[in-house]
Formats: sequence, structure tokens, C-alpha cells
Amino acid sequence: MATQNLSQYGDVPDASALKICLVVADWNSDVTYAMKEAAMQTLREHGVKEDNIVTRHVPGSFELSSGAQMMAHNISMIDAIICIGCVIRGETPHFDYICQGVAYGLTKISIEYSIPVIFGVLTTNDLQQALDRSGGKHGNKGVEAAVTAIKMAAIKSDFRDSWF
Ligand code: DLZ
Repeated sequence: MATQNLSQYGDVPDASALKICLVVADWNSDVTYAMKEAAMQTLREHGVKEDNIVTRHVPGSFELSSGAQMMAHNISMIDAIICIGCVIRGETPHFDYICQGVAYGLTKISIEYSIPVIFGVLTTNDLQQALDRSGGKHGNKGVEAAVTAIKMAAIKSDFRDSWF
């Protein structure tokens, strides 16, 4: 299947009551900051209030898990955590270690804290592929991460409001 433009999406629930946290990796910041801006813009467009968006930075994608854990542990009433990073395959095994570590870590935090934790992490072969997905020809993965956060928060809230 061809890669799609990630910024095209359908209906999104109202997000005006949500509190959303973002953890952003500074490694490959040209890419991650563009994704962060797109994610924040998408949250605003769907009604999330500025005061209800909390952003923190970590050095690299490997630290996203620990950043998300600190958010989940210390901030009350979070509806979703969006984690943004960009890992570019290099000559070292770092790529595999970082990707596996962050995927495992974010899944674990999501389950332990029962909070949607969104994997807004690009894992690409080169910088061009990352640029194509952070505001280039394939859209911006930050938009997709924000939409996923809103949709998951709505699912969580559905369960909270149900009688069963
Ligand atoms: C060390 C490293 C390397 C080689 N590549 C990346 C990368 O492509 N993307 C990224 O977000 N971080 C990278 N890092 C840094 C690690 O995520 C981490 O910050 C360090 O290993 C320190 O724990």
C-alpha cells in the first residue's frame, strides 16, 4: 500500500473539555518541533484550551517513556499524552534499541496509568523521509497524533460515563 498523506482525517469528537500533555524529543528537532506545532494547532482547532495543553521536552526519543511517566504520575486528570520523536536509522544499532525501548515504554505507561499514550514517533531510513512526514509531501504525523489523542480520550470518557 502506498504511503498516505497522514494529515487527512474524518470526523473528530469535540475536544473542548480535554487536558492533553505533549512530550517532545529534542533530537532531530527540525522534525520534532514541526510535528509539535502541527499537533498543538490541531488540538486548538478541535477546541482544546491553551491552558489545558502541557508541554515538556526530553533530550531524545529514548527519554520519551520517562517523560510520559513523569507526566502521568505528577499531573492530575490527563486525558491523553502525545509523545513526539524522530529516530533516523544510522550505522549503529542505536536505531533498533531506541525504537524498541520507546515502543515498549510507551505501551507500558499507557496500560499502567490507563491513559492513552500516543506514539507520535517517526522511525525512518533517512532525514528526507522524516521531513516528508513532518510537513512535507506525506503531511504531518503531528496532526495524526493529535487526532488519535482526541479520539482515544473520547473512547476513555465513554467508558467513564457508562453504567457498566
Ligand atoms: C543516541 C541517539 C541516536 C544515535 N539517534 C537518535 C535519533 O535518531 N533520534 C532520537 O530521538 N534520539 C537519538 N539518540 C538519542 C537517544 O534517544 C537518547 O537521548 C540517548 O541515547 C541518551 O539516552
